[in-house]
Amino acid sequence: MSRLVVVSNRVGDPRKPSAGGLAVAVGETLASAGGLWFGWSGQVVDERAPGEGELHQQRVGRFTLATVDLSRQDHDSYYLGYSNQALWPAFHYRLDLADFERAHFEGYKRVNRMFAAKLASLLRPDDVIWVHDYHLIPLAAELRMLGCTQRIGFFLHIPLPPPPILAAIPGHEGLMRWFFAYDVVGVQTQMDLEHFVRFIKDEARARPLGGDRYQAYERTLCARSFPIGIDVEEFQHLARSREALETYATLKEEYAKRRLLVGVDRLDYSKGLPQRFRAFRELLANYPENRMSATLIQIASPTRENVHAYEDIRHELEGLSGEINGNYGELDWMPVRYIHRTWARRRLAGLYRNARVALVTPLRDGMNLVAKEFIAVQDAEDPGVLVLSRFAGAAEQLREALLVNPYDVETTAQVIQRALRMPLAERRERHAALYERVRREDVHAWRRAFLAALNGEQNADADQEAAVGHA
Ligand code: ADQ
Repeated sequence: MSRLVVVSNRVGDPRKPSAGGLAVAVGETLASAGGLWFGWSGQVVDERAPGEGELHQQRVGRFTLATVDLSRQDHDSYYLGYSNQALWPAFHYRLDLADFERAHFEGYKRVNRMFAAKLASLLRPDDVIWVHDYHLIPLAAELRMLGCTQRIGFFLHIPLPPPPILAAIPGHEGLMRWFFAYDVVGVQTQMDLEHFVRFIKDEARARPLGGDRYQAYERTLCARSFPIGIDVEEFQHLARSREALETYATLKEEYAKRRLLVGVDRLDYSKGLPQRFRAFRELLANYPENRMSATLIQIASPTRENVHAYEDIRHELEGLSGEINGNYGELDWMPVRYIHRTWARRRLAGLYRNARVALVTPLRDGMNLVAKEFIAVQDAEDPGVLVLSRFAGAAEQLREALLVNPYDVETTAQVIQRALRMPLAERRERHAALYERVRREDVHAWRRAFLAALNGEQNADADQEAAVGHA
């Protein structure tokens, strides 16, 4: 069997309980079959020259973690600059926030070249390489230039916007060439896939070969959607931990007479937090029965990637929560609990289980795993209700949630009211359908599907279509 090589900007130790997401997803395969995980060490070295980085290798059980430090200049241009101030906003449909500074773009290419050189020295001829996310789009092209012929796949965790938005990115032609250095390009949703296919057909004149295969620049790639899931058992296990049970018990006692709504996000403009607070304000204004009762706990963990946009949103949220609490709060009831800190995933599990309603209302999101985590730990006999933005990738799968347009604050408030008043039978029915899907389409199914595609195992449908296409 081929060795799996995973490449992501940040690497994690899958043995740690806080690992979460990707670490859990790839950790299982790496831990059982062995392999290599390569990425940035998280260290920034001030005295190092741009384009240079020291390689560290560490054995973790059966696999190897290989990491590289970044110079200050590389970190600022590749990571803070091009990745987080150009690609992140543009791919979240926010060209207004994107900064396409040339020097950042150069840093992005430089670091990808350096990563490719370090990684190439560790590769074996029959390795299978799985590259993650927008920080590393040029990596395969750089590896190919060094003569690497291994199968390389790419998975994009964030949304892929429609062609007119992609076309506004300076140098987008180069972006297309970079994609075609991969054998498989995976995105989160069918909609993202449609955008990608339209873009490569129009801009790169890609030729459909039938099924999900396309040809351009003398290369063939397979493009498909692979909606990421969670590790349901792992998260349910966390929900039974001491910390989760303590959080659950404390909240249950404190909010015995209230109805809890929760929001859990990284503090980022894509997550729609001000709109969510305004919808909650509308709820209290338009449905007075919720006063002295409905309480929104919003955990917004700090992110440092987008300093200015992040500062703005932080001030806006502080202002809104202060205003709502000032106007509606009583001595013994605070409508908004806004917590600007990272919570351990164990405590989150206890919080989700207490909530009557989860508000997952991003303006745009690749998938959103909070929605799935919430569903996974509900009490099936008395489950909470998921209010989900139609602009989260998760909305393609989680159709039984109450879907909202987060820009429409008034209607969102109406839907929240509906969620709070939903009869038990309907809550159970919706939860059962959602739970079934979150369970079936979990992170292991995601990983298996991607690796099958990367190993060239075609799915039956694609083969069928390909045969028809060539007839
Ligand atoms: P993120 O934008 O980080 O990820 P999301 O999927 O919502 O978003 O969360 C990932 C993990 O972070 C979840 O396990 C969640 O519990 C945790 N998390 C979020 N907020 C937290 C908080 N305040 N405190 C503690 N933990 C928190 C990107 C894309 C998403 C996509 C994922 C996976 O932006 O759209 O779903 O990758 O592909």
